Amino acid sequence: MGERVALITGSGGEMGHGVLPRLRDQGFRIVALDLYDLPETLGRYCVETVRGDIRDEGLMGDLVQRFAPDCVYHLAAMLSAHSEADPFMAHQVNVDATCSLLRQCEESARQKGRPVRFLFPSSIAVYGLPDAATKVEAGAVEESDWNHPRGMYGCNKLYIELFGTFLGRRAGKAGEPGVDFRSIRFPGLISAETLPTGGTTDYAPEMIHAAAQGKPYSCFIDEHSRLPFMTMPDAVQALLDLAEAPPESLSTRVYNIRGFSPSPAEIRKRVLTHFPDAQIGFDPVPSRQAIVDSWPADVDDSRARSDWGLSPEHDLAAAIDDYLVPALRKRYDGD
Ligand code: NAD
Ligand code: AKB
Repeated sequence: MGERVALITGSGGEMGHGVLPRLRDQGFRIVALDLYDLPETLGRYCVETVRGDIRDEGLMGDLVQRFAPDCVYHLAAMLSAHSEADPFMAHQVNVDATCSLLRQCEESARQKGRPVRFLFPSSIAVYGLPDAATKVEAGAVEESDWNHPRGMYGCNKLYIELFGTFLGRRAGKAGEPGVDFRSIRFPGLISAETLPTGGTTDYAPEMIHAAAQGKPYSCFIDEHSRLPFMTMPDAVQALLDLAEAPPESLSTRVYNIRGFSPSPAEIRKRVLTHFPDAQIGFDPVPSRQAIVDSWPADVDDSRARSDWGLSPEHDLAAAIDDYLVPALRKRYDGD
């Protein structure tokens, strides 16, 4: 068997920075697409880099036909804050373009006679709790709980979870090769390499990066509001582990995962142990707080642990002490 081919959309984003080198290490030939030119540091892992829009059906169809990918990591998306600001555009990017890519992958699978593994990063945004009190009471939610998203981004992600799962099940029933759909509901992700844009959980990485640069930071979320988080290396490992899991080990096609579940005050406290002069204040923005109040304080990840061995390395202390602070000191101070 020759080298496997992976098509990665949104390859220049935060997750792409972690996924590309790891897939190349696994021997994949990588075809990468993003709205923006890929930095050379990532381009060198690829056999082809394309600057383009996933909404361009002709372009995407041509890539799928030419490269017949064995797997697709569909990372391109508009994240929550941007999606709430422009829900029609969010629907085009997060739903219409994704459905079209799923159809093209299904056609390719049938032509080649082998399934296309489709990795879809979903989000804790698919949950919709009615208010902050219910959120505290609910604690760690299971995959099937509270699937009533209040924001457009969550609606988009939930629909694709359902549609992708449907396509996979339909192919299985027909005994035909199709889309082998697999999805993770990621919590907020924190990377030392990149800073996020357009998300709701951005306050955590922004706070830590600001402290490392000696810049003051005002958190747009109440200091006691809890959300699940994870480091980017743990998130990338989880995605690669799910991608390689044998189909018979999967009891569902959509998995919760998490690393730790801190409040902003707890993140601040840990950051201050390394940067005691950091100026971190709180000035909650009601529209953003409303989104956080509707997302769960924590998620139950037991299915991912038992089905494919989820085992994140970092809790909050390890994330900050062992991963973020050393990398950020190097990045900002050249230590
Ligand atoms: P990101 O915003 O850093 O990266 C997304 C990339 O997609 C960007 O490089 C962007 O240029 C590209 N993109 C956006 N619209 C596009 C379009 N129309 N055509 C082509 N490319 C387009 O986000 P990320 O953190 O790398 O997220 C990757 C995936 O993980 C997304 O689907 C996101 O919803 C999901 N996710 C991320 C987080 C997180 O905290 N980062 C949490 C949960 C889920
Ligand atoms: C966002 O806040 O939009 C993302 C996510 C949790 O999906 N970080």
